[in-house]
Amino acid sequence: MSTSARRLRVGIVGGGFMGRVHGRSALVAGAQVVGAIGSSPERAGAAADATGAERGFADLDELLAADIDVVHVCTPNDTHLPVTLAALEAGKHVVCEKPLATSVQDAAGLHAAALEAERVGVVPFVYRYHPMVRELRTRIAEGEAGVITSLHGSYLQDWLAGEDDQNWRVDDEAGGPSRTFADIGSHWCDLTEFVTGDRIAAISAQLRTVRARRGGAEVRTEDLATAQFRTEAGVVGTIVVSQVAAGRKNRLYLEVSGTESSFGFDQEDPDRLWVGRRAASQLLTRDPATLSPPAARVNRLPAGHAQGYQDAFDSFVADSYAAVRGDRPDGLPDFAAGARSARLIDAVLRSAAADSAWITVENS
Ligand code: SOE
Repeated sequence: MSTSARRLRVGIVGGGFMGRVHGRSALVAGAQVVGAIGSSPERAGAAADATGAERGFADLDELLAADIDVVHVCTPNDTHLPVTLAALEAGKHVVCEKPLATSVQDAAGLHAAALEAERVGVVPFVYRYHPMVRELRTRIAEGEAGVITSLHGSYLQDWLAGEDDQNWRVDDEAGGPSRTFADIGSHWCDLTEFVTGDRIAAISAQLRTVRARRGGAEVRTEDLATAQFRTEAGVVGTIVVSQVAAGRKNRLYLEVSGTESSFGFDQEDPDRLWVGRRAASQLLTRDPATLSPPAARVNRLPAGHAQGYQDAFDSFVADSYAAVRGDRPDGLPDFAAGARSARLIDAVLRSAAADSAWITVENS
């Protein structure tokens, strides 16, 4: 039976926090979560429990041999390349966690491989799926900002603030050469380019590792990054990203300043959008009665019923499965977005290594 007619069958690689989130969204989208694998055959049962899968599989070969349409890759970053390539070669569609790969070459290679295999490849830049983000994007496209003058904001977390806080992302082998910028700066840049339709053309960055040793081991990835940039349209901007900012949990904030209107979006308060004007600024709420059609398309609940991270993820996965069935949903972040993100991460690393020199971002 073709994928357009039958209930999609999916497999999940990885049973950590992200595997759990993907599993829930897959079930909400009506898929059958056929199986999951963990970091070892012994972890198969735990991975199945975490993701809501029907059963655990011992390893990737066994999972890929099963009758599944889509593979969700939710493992440490250094495994994204081999797991995704194997899944594409086995004819599966792939939802791969970000960063898509740990180098520009590998991310571009995965994008090319998905195109060649004629499979859907998507990356969960899920903040695109907050209705108020779509509202912001629509209003900018309609010219409500006037001339966009600057783009600024931050993405702050504190879960790695302690000197012994550990995670595989800290390790440059498992996580890749950039940690904080690749993990969360990537989201901020994707969101900014998504809502403005403009792209970062050049960037000057600095990195700082505050916790130079964790658990006795040397740390080679950054705890925080700051950058200034300019876009193809000539807009200037700044960003601060940190995983050592006490009190901030997952606070992505983006402000778009314009001559007619400015906009502020806070991922921890995603049902609201600040619209600033010289007179009569407004705090818009996610009320389906007033949302623009693109925002209403990703809305999930009636007014007054708070929506959040998992809802955005649910909408992303629903769109990903629609793409597998042959649709082309607007704003779906595909492997091109993953490869684009890898170029930005690479530019940040190169700039920081060259004493914050301006680096032109390769915009293919
Ligand atoms: C951890 O920093 C993390 O889970 C990221 O990997 C996600 O992409 C982000 O959405 C929340 O924080």
